[in-house]
Amino acid sequence: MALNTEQKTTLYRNLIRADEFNKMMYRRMMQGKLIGFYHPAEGAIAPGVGAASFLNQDDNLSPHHRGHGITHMLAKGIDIKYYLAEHTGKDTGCCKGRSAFHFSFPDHKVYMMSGFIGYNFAPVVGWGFAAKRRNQGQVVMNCSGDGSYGQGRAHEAMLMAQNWKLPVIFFCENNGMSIFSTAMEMHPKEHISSLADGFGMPSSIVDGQDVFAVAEASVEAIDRARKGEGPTFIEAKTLRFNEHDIGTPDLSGWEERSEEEHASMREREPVRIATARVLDEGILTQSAIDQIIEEALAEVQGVEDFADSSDIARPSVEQLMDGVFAK
Ligand SMILES: Cc1ncc(C[n+]2csc(CCOP(=O)(O)OP(=O)(O)O)c2C)c(N)n1
Ligand SMILES: [Mg+2]
Repeated sequence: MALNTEQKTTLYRNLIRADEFNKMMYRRMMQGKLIGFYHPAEGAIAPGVGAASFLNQDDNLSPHHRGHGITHMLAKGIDIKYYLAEHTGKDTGCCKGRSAFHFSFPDHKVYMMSGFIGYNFAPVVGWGFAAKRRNQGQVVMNCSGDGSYGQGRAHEAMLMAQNWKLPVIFFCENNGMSIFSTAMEMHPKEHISSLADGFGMPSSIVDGQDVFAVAEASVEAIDRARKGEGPTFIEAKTLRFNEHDIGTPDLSGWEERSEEEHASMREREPVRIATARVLDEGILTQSAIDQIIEEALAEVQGVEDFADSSDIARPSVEQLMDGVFAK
């Protein structure tokens, strides 16, 4: 599905924002200004932006843990200051600073950002089922990594979604790695999307470094789902430039790739690819690009100022139970 100039500009802007926010998170983690740890998204910012930029406010989104969902959620329209305040353990965070990186933005229908791999497969089937019953064209975007597709519940979810023609998009961000294990070690076939064939589910493979290619495939799948034609599986082939996470003592600083591998991966950096494309197609001028970067940096600064000037969360024991369903 061809994208128009306005859509490409939106994608480019979101990609730059994702890049700057991810860099900010990395920097703050290294400065000791974040609680917990962070799964850097460098090299892998295009899948989330492409998958979520053209969802409606009313569509459900389950983000992938890389970047702690920042690329997906900013594209869905969340206010990032509440995301950073949460990661900084502040009262003003989206979960009052109590969640580290397990949180939701219910107003934006972004639910259950979690580090629990594969957590989302059962809920997305339920949301898809509810959406089908409501019959108002709502769709569910389920983003997860290659690692999660080894779980039984992923297969059950795909079976049910396809059987009931639910409006769920299984969006797989395949960076070829699950912490230290490669996708080749974990899956018998080269493409994770081949799983979809077994369920008779349509699938596609896209270059996950190309935000425009990701968005084209996503818009097509969203459209199918909205029309009641059922689920689609999208496999975005992407890369992980950094270690799995920073902040976990055994994982931080881990490095197995050679200089040459790093250099060739960086050729496939998503901002680099998108910038060449928007200039080449005459979608944006260099000065328009400079302005987008300037605005993104100002947004980052505003978000950091908000988090830094907020109070540290110091809930009482009674307050800790607020928002907990079972007491
Ligand atoms: C249920 C569960 N099992 C194991 C882990 C430990 N773990 C954290 S991230 C991860 C790998 C995830 O790989 P993938 O889904 O491909 O995402 P990526 O980190 O590569 O973006 C694992 C095994 C976990 N968090 N949850
Ligand atoms: Mg992976």
